[in-house]
Amino acid sequence: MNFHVLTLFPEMIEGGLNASITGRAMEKELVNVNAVNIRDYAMNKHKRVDDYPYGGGAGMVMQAEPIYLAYEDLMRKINTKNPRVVYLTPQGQTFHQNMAQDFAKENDIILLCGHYEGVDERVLEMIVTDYVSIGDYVLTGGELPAMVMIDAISRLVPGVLHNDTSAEFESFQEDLLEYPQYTRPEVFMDKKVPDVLLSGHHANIEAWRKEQSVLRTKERRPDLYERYIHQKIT
Ligand code: 6GU
Repeated sequence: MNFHVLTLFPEMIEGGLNASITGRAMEKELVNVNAVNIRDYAMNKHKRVDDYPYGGGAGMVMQAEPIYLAYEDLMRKINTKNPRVVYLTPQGQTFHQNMAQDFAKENDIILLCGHYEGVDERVLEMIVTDYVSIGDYVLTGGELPAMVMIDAISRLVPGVLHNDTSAEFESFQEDLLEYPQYTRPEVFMDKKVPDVLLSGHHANIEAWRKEQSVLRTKERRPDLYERYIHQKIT
């Protein structure tokens, strides 16, 4: 699975994903992250990539040309004919686990990171297939959202997680949050691990965990709980 990130800050993308599970996925070549510097496609001698907005207003707008040239060069290099091209923007659809699962089926994904006050609309109309936000707050650029997407999608790629089942029974799969986890020691500052987990009775453990998931979802995410209850009765 190849992620191609069009960005003005390639070092941010390269540095942000090298650790832990995503780093190991890249080492094992299950996942490849290709950060493309849009500035390398600025054809003017000052390597300028932004300019003032037509009509006036605050801030600068990223120009269409360097983004289009970077995209065109990338399309020459990859095998996928019609790859999904994601523009990271607070105006997009909110990223969700179901969306991550859908993207995990792709071979090449192009992620376009905006900065400043935005990107010239014309190049977006020409190349973008998906507009994605990671939530209702404003960030300075699309790099962190791109990394969020890469992390969430990568862990669904077979072989990235230790066992293939760990991505199956987890938060949001069934509109339920995960049950609480415990490890050694059995007693920590007078707080004991729940007895059932030490019982060795697998059916009881499974039932307890399900119950904890439901209780926790009702308490912490009443919105998800409503959906869970509804989908159970329908
Ligand atoms: Cl995708 N981009 C920016 N700049 N801010 C955001 C976002 C994306 N998602 C939430 N806030």
